[in-house]
Amino acid sequence: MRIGIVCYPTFGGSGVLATELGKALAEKDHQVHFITYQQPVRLNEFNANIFYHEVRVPTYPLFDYPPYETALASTMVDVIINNHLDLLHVHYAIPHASAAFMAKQILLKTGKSIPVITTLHGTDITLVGRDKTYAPVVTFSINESDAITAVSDNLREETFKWFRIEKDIEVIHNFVDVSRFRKKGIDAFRKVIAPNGERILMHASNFRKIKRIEDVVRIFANVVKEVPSKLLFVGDGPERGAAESLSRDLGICDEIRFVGKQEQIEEILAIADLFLLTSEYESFGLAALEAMAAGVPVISSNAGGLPEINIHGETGFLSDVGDVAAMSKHAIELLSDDVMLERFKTNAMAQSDRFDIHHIVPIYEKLYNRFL
Ligand code: GMT
Repeated sequence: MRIGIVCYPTFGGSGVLATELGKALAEKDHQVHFITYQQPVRLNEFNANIFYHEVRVPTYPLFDYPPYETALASTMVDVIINNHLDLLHVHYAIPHASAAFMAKQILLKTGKSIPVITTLHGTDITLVGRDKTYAPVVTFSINESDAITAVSDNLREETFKWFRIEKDIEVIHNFVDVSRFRKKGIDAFRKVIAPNGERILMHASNFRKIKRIEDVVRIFANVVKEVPSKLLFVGDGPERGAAESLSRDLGICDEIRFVGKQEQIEEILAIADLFLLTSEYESFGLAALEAMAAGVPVISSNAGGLPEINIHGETGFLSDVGDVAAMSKHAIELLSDDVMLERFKTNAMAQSDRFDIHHIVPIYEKLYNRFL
């Protein structure tokens, strides 16, 4: 099959998932064409079946806002025609689904029909998409997609709740390549971070408000009083400053490291003991699944799709959003008990196996085949 994949190329979960899907499809001998404005961060290896088409948005003095969606739709048309694509799979509705609709209409005029599959990822529905600035276009373009998928049962429900959707939405859970995350931690690396054998806690995200990273700092402040430990913040984003100044106020900044955006997340997870995800909402929580694949239990909020992956009392613990006290209690309990921690690590790995790439990618292929 010749498949076009449209996504955000950044560290966000939807871009990561789309890139991993493209790479897996290429391994299975499909030809995959990424269409986006920048090389996706996880597209870091050569594969003869992978092509990358950059969307260029020329600037012009008249434009305060360069028209990305128009450039994207035009690039889609060009790539589909010149590479004889069979299908277009767009990740994150805004503006990919509406650009795909436009491309599809243009191609219909030339006698070519291209099926469009839209995968909804989260904030395209629950935060940004719901905003009335975007909602009519989002609703229309989702309904015009030939197939719609959502990354969790929760996101499917949320979509039906907030939009007038006239078609079914299929749930295809996010996945992880577990083999990539089954790494032994590098001792020297662990020693640099935790020289006295402290426990290592970790959070990874794009540090947006929705992630509530100040809760992560507060939980850690409680944990470090009871259990010698260090906290690693992986990623970057708008809330970093607030988290840093809170850690200074709480007198724990020497125990915390902000390591920035990292491509080799599996190397860091390999030395972590506990992953914290305190989000206000997560449609799925791919970062938590990657942690579990690396054998790292998860302390998370119970928002959105998180209960679909993190099993309370088995792979980690779930608490209400903002319940720092409960999350701290669970973290301390787990980190103070070697036997319990080991059991949770094993459970986390077993749970991640259910979402292994080898189970999920064939579901996408089956979906594609319906349209060919
Ligand atoms: O919130 C992010 O980290 C980015 C965002 C995205 O679309 O890039 O993530 C959403 O999609 C991920 C992949 O499907 C999900 O794992 C995240 O839970 C979801 N984020 C939210 O719903 C807030």
